[in-house]
Amino acid sequence: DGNLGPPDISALWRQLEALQGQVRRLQEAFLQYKKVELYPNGRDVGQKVFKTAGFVKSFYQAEQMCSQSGGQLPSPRSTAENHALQQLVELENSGAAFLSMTDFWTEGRFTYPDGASLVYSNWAPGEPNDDSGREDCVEIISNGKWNDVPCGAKRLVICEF
Ligand code: 293
Ligand code: CA
Ligand code: CA
Repeated sequence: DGNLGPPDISALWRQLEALQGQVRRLQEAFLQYKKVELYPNGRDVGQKVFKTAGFVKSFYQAEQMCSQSGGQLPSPRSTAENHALQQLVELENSGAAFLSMTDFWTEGRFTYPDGASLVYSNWAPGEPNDDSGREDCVEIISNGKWNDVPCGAKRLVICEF
């Protein structure tokens, strides 16, 4: 077995240096692809990436599209995340995009898809108002504010990855 016998320290050093070079080249290539991927329809915030599909769908269709791609509808949990989504809404001139949250289970109590209560919100004044008693989904409009809307409405698709 070639691994037995006295350790060849200088061979280990050469291997370490080769590995360091490989890791550095991978990091550079990853940063390049990140820039390519985020241009122009993506935003990264901390560990999250938001990317818009550039077209509108109903809530159910949008939810399905995101999950089919291994993502989910956006759940902004901070002003930084909300601002990144606002930028994508502004970019597309489509007026508004769907968020993940609904009040399906208890009217007026909005939750994430797993049923947990909101840790952050940015409702427009007077919202959520359950207008006509049929608004259980949430849109983010170009000023970053949230409004509850009918889930059958068509809004810009943005996914969170
Ligand atoms: C009502 C009153 C409006 C409000 C609207 C939205 C609909 O028409 O002021 O903007 O509801 O909440 O989702
Ligand atoms: Ca509602
Ligand atoms: Ca509303």
